Amino acid sequence: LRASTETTARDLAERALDGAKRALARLISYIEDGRPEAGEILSILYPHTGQAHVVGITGAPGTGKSTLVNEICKLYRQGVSGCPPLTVGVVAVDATSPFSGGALLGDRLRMCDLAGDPGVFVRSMASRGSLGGLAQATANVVLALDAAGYRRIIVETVGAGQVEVDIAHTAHTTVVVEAPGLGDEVQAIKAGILEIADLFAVNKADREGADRTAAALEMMVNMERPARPIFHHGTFMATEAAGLQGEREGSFTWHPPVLKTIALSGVGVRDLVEKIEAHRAYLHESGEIVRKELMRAIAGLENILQQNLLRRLFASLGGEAWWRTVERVVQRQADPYSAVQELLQHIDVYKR
Ligand SMILES: Nc1nc2c(ncn2[C@@H]2O[C@H](COP(=O)(O)OP(=O)(O)OP(=O)(O)O)[C@@H](O)[C@H]2O)c(=O)[nH]1
Ligand SMILES: [Mg+2]
Repeated sequence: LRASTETTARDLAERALDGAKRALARLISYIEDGRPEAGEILSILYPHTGQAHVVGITGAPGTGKSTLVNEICKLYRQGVSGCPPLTVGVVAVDATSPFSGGALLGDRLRMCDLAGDPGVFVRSMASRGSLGGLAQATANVVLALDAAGYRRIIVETVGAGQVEVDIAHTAHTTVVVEAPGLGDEVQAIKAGILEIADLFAVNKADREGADRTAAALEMMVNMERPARPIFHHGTFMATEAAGLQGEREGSFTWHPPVLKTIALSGVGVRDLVEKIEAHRAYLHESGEIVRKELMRAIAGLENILQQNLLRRLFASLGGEAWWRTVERVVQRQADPYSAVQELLQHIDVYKR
């Protein structure tokens, strides 16, 4: 029975491209699980990508990110700041807990008023395997949603670690969510997440201390990070692709705005969405989008290259030789650098 009903990767990808949500959901599972079909699926999908604007929403646990995402979705579905209603894909990434069933279920419940909307697709992802793997899997899921035609893709990540920074590199616009009462120190300072923030949302503005948090962030944005360096396009890019007008080159800067929101009642969220759209317009008008796309492509290629080279090395090396090398390094018979030079001799770069 299984063989006769088994759908090929191509069927699945084509149905997802046609907008079938169940096909898309299955396809994403294939990608998440790293099934052998994943490569073929991604090859089919890739030519259909490049239309979506990817928004990262990151911040400490419990700051109200999911509630905010829910409200942002609703506004996109209604149409905001001169945009017609847009389809939205949501990816909730939980890198913090390997046992996140409960938290993810909570996310699903909170986002349930969007579940019946055919123009919204919500997906939760839990940490499996290595962290680099999670960022890559998330990038692939974003790619699938992009190919399936979702015009805005929101990626929610919890925390402020390396995973968030990695995932932010796959987003076009990153919103860092803060909340009052997390201690006087703003979370972003410690985490070094400041560099990746295009926008700050001080959520729970109905609570005491929101003004103080907003003021602290404003000060930080103004003092420690003046206007972001302007992107001067290099030799590699086509100016038409960036929508860049030569004479206006160099006249664009982006200063991360700090906005207060009350996600629970939707206060300030329209302004937030309008700022996200303003950032999107800025990226395209300044040509910065080209650099972003370049960085995304490089990150993806490097990651896949690394995985492939390692897999090939181990395949041609065999476990025994590997452990002999490890043993020699432990015994100080070889230093790690020379050992790697020897190991590299085993990679046959031409073989599949
Ligand atoms: N007072 C107040 N509470 C809020 C606001 N926004 C969200 N909350 C509440 O804060 C709690 C956490 O909200 P979530 O949206 O789950 O926060 P989160 O950042 O997604 O949480 P994690 O994904 O677990 O990190 C919930 O009880 C929300 O109802 C707000 O603007 N004001
Ligand atoms: Mg959440």
